[in-house]
Amino acid sequence: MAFLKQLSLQINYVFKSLFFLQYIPHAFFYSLKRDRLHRQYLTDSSVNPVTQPGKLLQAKTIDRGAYFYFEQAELEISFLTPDLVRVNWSTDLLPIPYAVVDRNWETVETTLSEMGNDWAIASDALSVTVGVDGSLKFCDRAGQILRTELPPQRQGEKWIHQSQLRSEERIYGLGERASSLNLRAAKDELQKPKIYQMWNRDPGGRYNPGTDPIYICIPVYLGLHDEGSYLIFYENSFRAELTFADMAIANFAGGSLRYYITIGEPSQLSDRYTQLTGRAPLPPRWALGYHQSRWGYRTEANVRQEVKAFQTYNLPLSAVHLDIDCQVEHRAFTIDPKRFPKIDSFTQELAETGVRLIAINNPGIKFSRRSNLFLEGQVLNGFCTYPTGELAIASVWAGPMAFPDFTNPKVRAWWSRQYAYLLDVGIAGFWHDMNEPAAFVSWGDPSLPQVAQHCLEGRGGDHREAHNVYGLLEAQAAYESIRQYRPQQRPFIVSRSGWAGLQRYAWTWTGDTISTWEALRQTVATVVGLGISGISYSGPDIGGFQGNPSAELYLRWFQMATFLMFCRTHSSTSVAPRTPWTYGEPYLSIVRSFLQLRYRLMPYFYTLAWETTQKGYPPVRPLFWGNPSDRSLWDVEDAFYLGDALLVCPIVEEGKRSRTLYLPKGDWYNFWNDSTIKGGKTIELDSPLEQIPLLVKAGSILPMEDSKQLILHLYPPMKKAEEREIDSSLCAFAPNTALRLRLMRDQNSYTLYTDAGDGYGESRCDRFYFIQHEDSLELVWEQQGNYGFPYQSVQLHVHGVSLQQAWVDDRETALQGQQLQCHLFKTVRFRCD
Ligand code: NBV
Repeated sequence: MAFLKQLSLQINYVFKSLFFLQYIPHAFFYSLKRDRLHRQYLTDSSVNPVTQPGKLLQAKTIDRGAYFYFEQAELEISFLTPDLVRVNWSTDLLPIPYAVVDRNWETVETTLSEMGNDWAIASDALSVTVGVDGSLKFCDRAGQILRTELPPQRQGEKWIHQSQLRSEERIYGLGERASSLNLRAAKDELQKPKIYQMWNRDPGGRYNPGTDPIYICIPVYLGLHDEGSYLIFYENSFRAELTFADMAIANFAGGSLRYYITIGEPSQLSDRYTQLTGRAPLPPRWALGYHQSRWGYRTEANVRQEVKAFQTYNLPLSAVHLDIDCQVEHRAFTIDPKRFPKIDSFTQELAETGVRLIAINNPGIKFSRRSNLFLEGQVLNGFCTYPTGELAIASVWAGPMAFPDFTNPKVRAWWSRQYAYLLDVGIAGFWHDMNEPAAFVSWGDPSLPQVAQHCLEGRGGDHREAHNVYGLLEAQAAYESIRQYRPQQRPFIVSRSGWAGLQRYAWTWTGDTISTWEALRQTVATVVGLGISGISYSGPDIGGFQGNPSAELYLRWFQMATFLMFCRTHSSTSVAPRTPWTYGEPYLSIVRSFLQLRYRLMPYFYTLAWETTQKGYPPVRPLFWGNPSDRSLWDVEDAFYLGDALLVCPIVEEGKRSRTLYLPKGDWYNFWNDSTIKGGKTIELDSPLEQIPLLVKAGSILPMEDSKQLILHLYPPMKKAEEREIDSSLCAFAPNTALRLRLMRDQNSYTLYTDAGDGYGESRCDRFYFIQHEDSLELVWEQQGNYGFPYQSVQLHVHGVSLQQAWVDDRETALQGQQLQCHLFKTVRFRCD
């Protein structure tokens, strides 16, 4: 049997490989042409002399900051908030604001002062010292130097920007990276500091840890050292290279040297960066459930059968993704009516069982006069061209393709209209693939030539500037389309490529990872790095895209992805079908229990999604998030926080049944058995096949749901005796509940967000506060918002202390062990041991 299965896989593989052969001739000639165009039109900046700003001559105050005149440059420093500055070195080419959102920043008071040959411009939170040679120093209120920059260098169109790194300094971000979480730690094959490329790239069907670049490059990074942390975002979409050795060196091929710097703790940095580039809107609640996908669901019957199996195996499911094999000859915006004959009733049938259909779309348009889309795009003058004016044509799945120029607003509007009929037939969301944009090549860069021409909002420019924003602008067009054509429902878009600001429109997945243990480990750093770069929603193909994971690898991958915002199994057409039941028992039952846990945790996930809309915090966070001064946490890249309450420790090695972790300071509960653990040290945690270590921070309230019941898991703080005395004395001095509440509310509180789960209607926030007394525990509930409380009952489940008696709004109520059943209340008091 196993032999036959193996044989059929081999045959399938050979068949699929033969299919790829058809693209070879075009890919070959396209690669030749691209190189020829580069030789003909690309100029080499390095033949130009390097210039620096020269001597600082004069400074003057301007609204929000100051202007500095150098011998050979001008510099504008503007404070958008007291802790966020925009630095703009004189340039002829201002960036098009694709990344930054238009907002009215409040006025900021600044003072300009002369200090010998230098000048300083400061708010009450941040000061920037401008050296006589154009070097810049960024200091916090206490005068700590957070970042020191050298004078920028210009060479032809190129910018070279350097800053000194402290020896202990760590660097995180740069969008989506298959690298170490601390980007500074990675080395190339020659053991030299790795050079990170800023050029979105399809690594071609598979990638390994270490591959660079991949699909989403964002010139944003967070620097963390002993004096504090800062974040820098370069508003420059040109091709660039960044390295982090003794210096951080950013080398941009063109564009302007305009960047933003903000200082503060990591959470403040995320808040500010997403104020600047926008925050992820609330997704529909179903999107936080489980998604099943495969390159290989060719027919309605295939999908129906898969969905049925989820029911049979009692596995929750929220969405199925249709890959390019649902299309007519792989063409954009098509679903083959022969193979999906009743798509509108089919989407309805699935929706009744709570399952949504997501359709893939690639940006290329079949280069053929028999394609209406091609003709329309041509009439619009809406495709990218070569400098000769001829259409830029490269092969992708449907053969030779023309590429819509999303930097043209008319093209975005035209593209937006194409989603309408798929929305009409009930497609719930869209999956944007190949939008780096990817092209089939025989060698070299698998994309459009750098000299391809773009509209760039009418100002004109080439692919060197437009490439990295291509996927972002496609996502914008799709998002606006869904908002317009289906205004009552929230958009759901997953985009493989993107740039700064992608979070405003789309989620992402980590692309074509190989199915190895190393790739599983890599996923954690990649997802956390994306979060630091503003992208709140991401997740991997569970089990990896390319390859056949062992049962154990699939399971461990699943257990980890249970706690990521995007949870989807997906795999390549050339590998064995992969579902939660593929590996039989005991794997199926374990996967089921994790899936069920994810769905029970839905109020927690959904509240994190809401928190992202308010503060821009990534739901999946690095371990240094709340303790940035603890150096031991700076390099942890195989564990993550999901929100503030949960610490997830995936198992990323074969056969491992326990693992170590440097646990952040504080007190923790083991989620699985309620045992308590002290942080601030390295610990060993059990991880039988059925579990991965999951820790709950003491003081947390973890909301779960079970049909119509809300279950609040209370994990009381483990206080030292002296602290408890302080608490009770606070209560004695302030017996009045309102005052007591004010004193306690910031300590252990949780806000639960609820609404209808989709649309733009009413919402509510339920705030819960713990108050801990000597021998009792009080839980206070404050309600806000007009959306009705959606649960029929509430269960309180107290961990860590033994309950003796309970009072709901002063009425004694029976306990069931550690649990209490109730409904809406103001205060619940527990007497505990
Ligand atoms: O559309 C096919 C695949 C898709 O399944 C995968 O998720 C994408 O990342 N797609 C890439 C194109 C082909 C890859 C070889």
